[in-house]
Amino acid sequence: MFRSSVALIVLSLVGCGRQSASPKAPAVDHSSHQEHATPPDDHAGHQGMAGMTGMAASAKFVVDSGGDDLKHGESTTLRFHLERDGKTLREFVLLHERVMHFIVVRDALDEFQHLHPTVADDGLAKVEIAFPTPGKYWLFVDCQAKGEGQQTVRHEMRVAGDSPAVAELKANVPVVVTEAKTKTEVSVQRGEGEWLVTFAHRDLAGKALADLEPYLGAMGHLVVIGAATGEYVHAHAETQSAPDGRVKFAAHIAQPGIYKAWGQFQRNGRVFTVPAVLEVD
Ligand SMILES: [Cu+2]
Repeated sequence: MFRSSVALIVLSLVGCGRQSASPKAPAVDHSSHQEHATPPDDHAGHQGMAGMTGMAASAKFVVDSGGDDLKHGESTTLRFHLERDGKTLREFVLLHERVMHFIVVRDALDEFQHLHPTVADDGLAKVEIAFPTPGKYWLFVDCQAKGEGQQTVRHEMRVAGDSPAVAELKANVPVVVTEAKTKTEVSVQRGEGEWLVTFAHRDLAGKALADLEPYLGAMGHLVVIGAATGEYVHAHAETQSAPDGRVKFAAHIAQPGIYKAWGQFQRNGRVFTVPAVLEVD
């Protein structure tokens, strides 16, 4: 069901910025839509690569230890590094306050984790990770090695055992997702060459939230992954504040289909994740 060749092509593109949106818009979008988070020069640099197939192939993900005999429900220390042309990438520019953002999903898109590995001076990265259920997992590392553009490096891992059956994903937006302390209405709208995904947060009594806090340098982070294609998009909130509890993202989704989306936000020092399923055409 998953066409890995498509995903690999998609992931070899690195894109940035709204202006790059087009039918050939880059599918990997760890761009910032906030002015402060990515220096303008840097931003401009990515524009040049956007949409150019074959440019900016992502680095290679190499597992050093902790990747074998994975058992579900047990935590493992995964050690890995990123390599280009046989050389370990050692230095990374901070992106949204971290050297690496590490997204882990099961291929059925029913599991989602957003972790932050540490990276030593020699480029060796380390992350503590637990896989809740057996099955195939996709790992996505968003980073920017010094001297390179932002990139998403992808890797797959298998956790032994019978994968639990999961119902086929069906689009459910607009939808209200109730968390422990919030009710969030998720909606999606077609923009110009992009999809606008809005999360309107309220408290359980229905009052718009006025106390969202920045999470890793943005009012929200959005990860969107294609159910059939594995296409991966990471976008950041359009605005620096959200006094009315509404957080909007522009996601450059290249291929039609069903996508699982996870919005992440912070309130009272606690990060919460709001899932939804979108269909784009
Ligand atoms: Cu992150």
